[in-house]
Amino acid sequence: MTQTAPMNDVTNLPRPTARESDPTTLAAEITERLTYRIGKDAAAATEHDWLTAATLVVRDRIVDQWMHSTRETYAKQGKRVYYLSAEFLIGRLLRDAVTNLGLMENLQTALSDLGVDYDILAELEPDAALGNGGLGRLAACFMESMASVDVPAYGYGIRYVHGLFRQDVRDGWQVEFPETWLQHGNPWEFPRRESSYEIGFGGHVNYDDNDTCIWTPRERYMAEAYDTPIVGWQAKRVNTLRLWKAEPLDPIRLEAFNAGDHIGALQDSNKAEALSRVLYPADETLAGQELRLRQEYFFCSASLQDILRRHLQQYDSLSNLADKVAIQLNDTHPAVSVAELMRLMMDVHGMAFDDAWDLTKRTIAYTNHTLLPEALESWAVPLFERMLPRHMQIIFQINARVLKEVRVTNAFSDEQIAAMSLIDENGERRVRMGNLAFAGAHSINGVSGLHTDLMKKTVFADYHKLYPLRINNKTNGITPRRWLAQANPDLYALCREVAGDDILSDLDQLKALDTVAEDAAFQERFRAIKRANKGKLADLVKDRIGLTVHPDAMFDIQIKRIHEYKRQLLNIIETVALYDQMRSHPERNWAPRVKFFAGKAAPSYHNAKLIIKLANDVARAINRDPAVRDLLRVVFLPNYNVSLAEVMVPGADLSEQISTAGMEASGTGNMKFALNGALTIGTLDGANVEMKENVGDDNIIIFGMTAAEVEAARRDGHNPSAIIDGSPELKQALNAIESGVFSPGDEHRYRDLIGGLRTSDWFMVAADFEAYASAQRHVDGLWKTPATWDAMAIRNTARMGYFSSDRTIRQYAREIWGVLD
Ligand code: B1N
Repeated sequence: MTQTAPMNDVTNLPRPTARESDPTTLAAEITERLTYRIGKDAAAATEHDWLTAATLVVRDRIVDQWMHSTRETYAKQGKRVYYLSAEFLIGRLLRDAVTNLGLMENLQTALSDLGVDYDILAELEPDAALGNGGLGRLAACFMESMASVDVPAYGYGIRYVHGLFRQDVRDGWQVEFPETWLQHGNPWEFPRRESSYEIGFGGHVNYDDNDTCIWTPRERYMAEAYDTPIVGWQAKRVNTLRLWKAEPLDPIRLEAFNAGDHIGALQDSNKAEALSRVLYPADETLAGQELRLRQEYFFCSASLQDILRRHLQQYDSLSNLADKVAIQLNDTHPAVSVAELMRLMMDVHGMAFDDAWDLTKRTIAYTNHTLLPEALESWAVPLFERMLPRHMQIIFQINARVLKEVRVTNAFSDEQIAAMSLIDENGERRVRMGNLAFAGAHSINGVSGLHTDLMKKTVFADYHKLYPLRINNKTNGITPRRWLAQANPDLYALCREVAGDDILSDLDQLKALDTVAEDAAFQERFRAIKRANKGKLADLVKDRIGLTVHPDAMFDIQIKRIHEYKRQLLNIIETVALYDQMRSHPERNWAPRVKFFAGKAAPSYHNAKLIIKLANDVARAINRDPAVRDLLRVVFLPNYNVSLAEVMVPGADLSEQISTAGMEASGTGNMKFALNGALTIGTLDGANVEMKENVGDDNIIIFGMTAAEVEAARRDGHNPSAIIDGSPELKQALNAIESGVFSPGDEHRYRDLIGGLRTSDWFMVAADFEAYASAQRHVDGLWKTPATWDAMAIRNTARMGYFSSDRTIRQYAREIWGVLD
C-alpha cells in the first residue's frame, strides 16, 4: 500500500500543542497516575511508586511530539537513519527527559507540593547499562544528538535483561554480580507486540523450481520490539530506540506439556530467553562464544526485517531503498547485517545478486572503533555454517565477487589478496567480520583523526588501496545536555551568563568564556563551582567507602574500563613513586592530591583484575600512613557507571588520558572532563590529539611517546630493563610492588604483572614513566599558581565546542547518510 501524500500537505503538519505543565497540573497528574496506574494512594506509596508515577507524567509529555516526528518523516518521505548497535549505555533517563523538555523547575515544585523530593526519586532510577564503555555510551550520545539536530533516526539493539554486571570490591578484589535494572519495571518502554519477527538458526538450504533459495531453519524464535522515546534538546524531535526481546515461537510446546513433560515443554522458552538475557561484559575483546553470534544475528535480522517492512509499506518497492534508508553499523557486532540484507533481498524479495549487492553497499555504512587485534571479530567457518548456513553461502558469493575485483587491478600480491579475503585461511578457517563490513559498506569511518589514519595504514591498508574513497573520519563527541547542563548545572548557569542561552544547541558559543579566562572575579566563581562539585564527590566517597578526602586537594581522576593499554598501571606506579618521594622529602612543598580510580574489568581478564587489586592494595597502604595524611590519598570507587561518572566528572581537577599512543581509538571521557573544566594529562592518542589542537598547547599537559615512536620501539625491540635501571624512582616503585610491600601475606601477587614490564613492556609503561612523572611534577607547579590553573581550566571549557556530538552527528548526516543540508 502506497500512501503518497503531496508535499505541500505535509510540510506543515501542526505541531502538537504543549500539554499544561504548571506545577499544579503536574501534581494532579502524578496523583492520578499513582492511583489509577499503580493502584496506590499517597499514604501507601513507596518512593519507587512516586518515581514511576512521575516518570509516566513526564513520558506523556513526550508522546505527542514523538508521534508528530514519526508522522512528519512519513509524510515528507524523508530518509531515515538506522543505528544498529549491540550496546546502548544510556544511564538514567528521567533527568535527561526533564531537562530537554524544560520541565525541571515545575516538576520539582509539583513533587515538593506532594511532599516528595525530586532528587531522592531521581537517584532511585536504575541505570540502563546496556553497554560496556565508550562504544555503548557513544551510541547513547548519538541517539540524543540525532533527536536534537532533527535527524529522523531509529536505534536498534537488544533488550538485555541483565546489563553490565554490578561490581563489588571485596578485600580489594573485583566481584561480579548480576545487574537487574528491570526489577521494578521500566516505565520508559512501550512493548510493541504487533512488531514481531521470526528469527531462524541452523537447518538446511534447498532450491525451488525457480532456483530460489529456501532456507529451512532448525530453530525458530520471535523477536519482539520494545520502544523507548528519545527526546532531543527542547523536544525538537523525538526518535525511537527499539530494543528486541527474544520470545519462543510457542510459549510452551503444548503436545509436550499435555504428555506430562512439563520441563521439556519449557525448553524452547528457556533457549529463547537466553538470547536476550545478558550483555557480554568483554570490552575490546572478542567474545567468541556461539551465543554471542546468535545475539548478533538475532537483533540484526529483526531490525532489517523491520526496516524493509516499513520501507515497503510506504514505497511498495525496494528499488529506492538507498535513497530512503541509511544503516550505520556500530563496529562489526552488527556486521552480519551485510549477509542478512542480501538474503532478504534475494531470497524473500526475489532480487538478483548484483542488484542486491549494489543496494546493500549504498545503504550500509560501518564505523570502526578499535585496531586492537584481540577485538577484531571473526567466527570459525564450521560454527557459522551450522548456525547460519544460508549466510555462509552468501558470504562465499560476496567473497568471490570482491576477490575478483581485487585481482583485475593486478595491484595486489597473493599475500595481500589473502589478507583481503572475507575468509581467513590461516589454520582453522574463519569469517572475518571486519572485511565483511568493509566490503558491504560505502563508507567506513574511524572515530578520531589519528585512529582513521592508522586504519588506513594498518588493518585496512589493502582495502584502502582498492577503495581509496571509502575511509573517512568522524571524530567522536559527547552530548552537552547530559555532560554539562545535567551533570554540572551550576557551571552551565555560569557559562550562560557569559556565553548566552544558546550554548546547548551551539556549543561553539562557549568560546565567549575565553574573554574572561584571566578575569579574577570570574575565576573565583568558576573555582567556587568546582569546589562545590568536589565537595559532593567527597561526600559520595565518604558515603560509599567511608574514606575522608579533602576537597582542597587536587582531585586527579582516571575512570574508564580497566585495560592494560589504558595504563592504569602507569598511574598506580607513579603514585607509589610519589608516595616514596613524599616520605623521603617531607620538607618539599608538595601539592596535595587525591588519586581517584574507578572502572570495571572483564571478568575473564586476569591482569585487569589484578590491576584493580593493586590499586586497592596501594590505597590501603597509603591511606593508613600518617606521614602523608594531608598530602596523598588513593580512592578506588566500586561499580563505575554512567551515574557515577556524572558526579566524578564535574568534580575533577585533573583528567588522566594516558593510553599507549596508537591504541585508544578516540576516548570520550577525555572530552567530558575538559568540558567540565579539568586539565588533561595525556598522551598523543585518540581524540587527545584534536583536543590539544582545540585548546592550544599551553592548556593541556602532553607527555610520552608518539604512536610512530611506539610502533618503531615495538618493531626494533626496546629494552625495558635498561630503562628501569636508568630510573631510580621507577626502579624503587617496581621493586616495592614486586617484593610484596603492598601485598603482605602474598608477596608474589604482583610478580608476573611487574615481570611483564621488565621483559616486554608491550604497553610502554616503563618507557613512558619518566615523561609521565615529570609531567605530573609540572602539574604540581601549575596547581600552586591557582590563577594560571584556573585560566587554563576555563579555556578548556571554552574550547570544547568542537566535541559536541551534535557536530559529529551533523557530519555523519551530511557526509555519510545524505540527510540534512
Ligand atoms: O569505542 C569508543 C572510543 O572512544 C574508544 O577509544 C574505544 O576503545 C571504544 C568490542 C568494543 N572500541 N571497541 C570497543 C566494545 C565492546 C566490544 O565487545 C569492542 N569499544 C571501543 C567510541 O568510539
